[in-house]
Order: sequence, then C-alpha cells, then structure tokens
Amino acid sequence: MRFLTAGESHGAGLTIILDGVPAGLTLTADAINADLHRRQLGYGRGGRMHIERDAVKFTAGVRFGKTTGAPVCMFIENRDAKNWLEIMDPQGPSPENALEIEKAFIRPRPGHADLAGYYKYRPQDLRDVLERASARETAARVAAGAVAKAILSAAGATVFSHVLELGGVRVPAASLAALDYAHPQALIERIEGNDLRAAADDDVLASMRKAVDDARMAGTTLGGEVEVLALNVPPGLGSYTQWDRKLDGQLAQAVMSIHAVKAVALGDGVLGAQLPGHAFHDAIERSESDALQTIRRPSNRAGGLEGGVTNGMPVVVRAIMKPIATLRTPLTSVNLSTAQEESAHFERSDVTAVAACGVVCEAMVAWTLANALLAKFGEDTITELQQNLGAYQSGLPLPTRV
Ligand code: EPS
Repeated sequence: MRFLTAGESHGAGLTIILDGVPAGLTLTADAINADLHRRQLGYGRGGRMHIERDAVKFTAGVRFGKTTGAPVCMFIENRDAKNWLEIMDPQGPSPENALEIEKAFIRPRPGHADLAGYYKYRPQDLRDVLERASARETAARVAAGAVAKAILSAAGATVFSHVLELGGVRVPAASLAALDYAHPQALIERIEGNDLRAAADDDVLASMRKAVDDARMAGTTLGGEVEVLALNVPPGLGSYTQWDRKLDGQLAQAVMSIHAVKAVALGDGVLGAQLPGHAFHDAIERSESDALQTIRRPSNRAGGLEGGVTNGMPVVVRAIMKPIATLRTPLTSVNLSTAQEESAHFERSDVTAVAACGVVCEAMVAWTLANALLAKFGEDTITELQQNLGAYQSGLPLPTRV
C-alpha cells in the first residue's frame, strides 16, 4: 500500500488517497473519526483545536461499509478555512497583494521549515512553506493510520501509544514496569482516560500539567517522548536480506517523517550504548509450563524486531518530539526583506502536542506494519490474508509467545 496526502493548513481541507487497500475490509467513518478526535485532544493544545471537528468523508473505494480494492479517498474539511479565504485564495490576488494582506511573513521561525523552505522553493511569502509544512497534515496521517489499524485488527493485532515524558517530567520506571500488556484494553482505557495520555499516577500527571502551565506563562513550548506498542503482531514480518526491506528501518523512517519528531528508537535501543551484551540482549528460553513448548523471551529490549524482522514480541517504537517551533516569545531571526535581525514570526500555536504526537506515531507504525503484513500474507482480500495467516500460525513448530 501507499498513501499520499494533499492540503494546506488553512486551505479547504486535507485529501488522503490510499492505494492498495485490500478488498473486504470493514471501514466506518466512525472508527476513523474516533482517532481524529483523539489527535485533537491533550493538555496544552492550541486555539485551532476549538475550531476544528475533524471528520472524514469517503469519496472513493468504500461501498456499503467495505473496501472494494479500489483506491480509497478521504477528505477532511478545515473548518478554519472560511477565516482565511483571501490569504489562501487559489486564484485570487497577485503575490504583491497577497504580501500586503498578509503583512509579509518574512521572519522565519527557528526550528520550523520556514528558512529551509525558503532556500528550497524561494517563495516571496513564507506562508507558502508554513501552510504545507504545518503539522495540520498529521490529521491526514491519522486517517490513513486508522485504515491500517483496521487491517491489523482483522489479523488480531492492536496498536496503541502513551506518553513517556513531557517537558522533562518522566513517567517513573516503576509505573512503566507495572504496565499489564496481558490486558491491553484496561491499559488503553487508563491511558485515554487522562488529558496527557500517560500511564502515570495523579501526582506525575499534575507535574506534567504544571510544566505546560509554566511554559505557557513563559511564552515557550514543550517536547517529550512517546511510545507506540503493537501487540500480537505475527512473527516473520520484514526481512534482513536487503537494507530497504528491514522493517526496523521502515518504522524509523515512517516515524521520523512526522512533524517535530527528532529521534526514534526501537525498544530500549538507546541503552545499547551503555549495557554490555549479556545485559542488553533478550534471552531465548523454553517455557517449561507450556505444553506447546512455546519459546519465552524474558525481556524485550529489542522492541519486537531482530534482524529487521518481527520476532513475535510486542513491537515497541519510541519517538522524541521537539518543542513546537512557533514561540509566543520568539527567538531572534532575520527579516528576509531587510536582512536585519528581528524577532521571528508568531501566530497562534500550541504549548505542546506530545499527546497528539503519540496518536500520529500510532498511525505511521500501524501503516508500516500493515504493509509488511500484506506483503507476507496476501494483499488482495482480507479473507485471503486471514486464511494465509491462520495456516502460517498453525504450521509454526515453535510458536513464539506474544
Ligand atoms: C495543527 C494546526 C495548526 C498548527 C499546528 C497543528 O493550527 P494553526 O491554525 O493554529 O496554525 O497550529 O501545527 C503547529 C503547531 C506547527 O508548528 O506546525 C493541527 O491540526 O494539529
């Protein structure tokens, strides 16, 4: 499968085209909209989220609630577009007039795409960069990811995420060690039950909210770290035989492509810099208690992938989101018209969007895993996929405990 998105942050809306979605997949707008809603939430989100009510309209590829195998096309309306008609008019004023209306956006924001985009496309108005580089596009990713989640769900896999750290306030290791992956539904309800999407006690959540409040007062922004978990992913997805077929590499690329993500790790990958081999690698044990002679892995520092192939353990992807680049108290910049130092441009923004970033990371992880699943078990119909998966799982001599 592949997907493309089109749309500006303050244009008419976002279009998403998904090519290669298997036929026979049950797809409801409600399921997709539920994820779009989750992306809009989180303590520290900005004013735009009070305007939008993100929801998809199917315009192709779905009939009577099921995919047909044709390209799936979805549209998400920007409710804010009506406030930007003159500035975003596709056929309207000449660039000179546009600059006048806009009061010239020519002071690039450090950390955003503005300056690099200026070098790339040489726009007269940096709005041409801002509009497409904006994280508004992540709504389209989440819609695509919801389709991928439906495919994974048809294969018995579940994808969810939670916040590990926000602005330096970290969920304690003891809380993380106590997470019960055997009952993912209870865990997911706990995570989605708070406005930080963190599996932490109330005092830690209060510290996170205080960090957001302090940042808002200071006119600054906060980043953080999120973790995506995919449970019950079949082993054997991906390949070690060629660099571009390694699934860990594909996951890293997919997640790194998300706006403001600056670092990605698989499982406890970063600990590999400190721990010796005996402490880092996950032993392979035989589970004596299991009549099926199931292989047991007492730890999962590898994050569910060895050699770029899933090993039957939960797939764990971590991502660091940098603080949002649009600062109410701006950093120094250079006016591209006068070449004088001035404060960078500011317009409405969020204090933090780390909770939302987790939802976007879920989407990109789900998309990548669903693609690998289709590559191994069949890409034409969901029924064929399920039959092939069932035959593969029943034929495994030593099924790996998930
Ligand atoms: C976003 C909508 C945009 C951005 C935000 C993400 O809304 P606004 O109309 O306020 O610009 O604020 O993206 C950024 C903060 C950014 O720097 O790109 C959304 O729908 O998530």
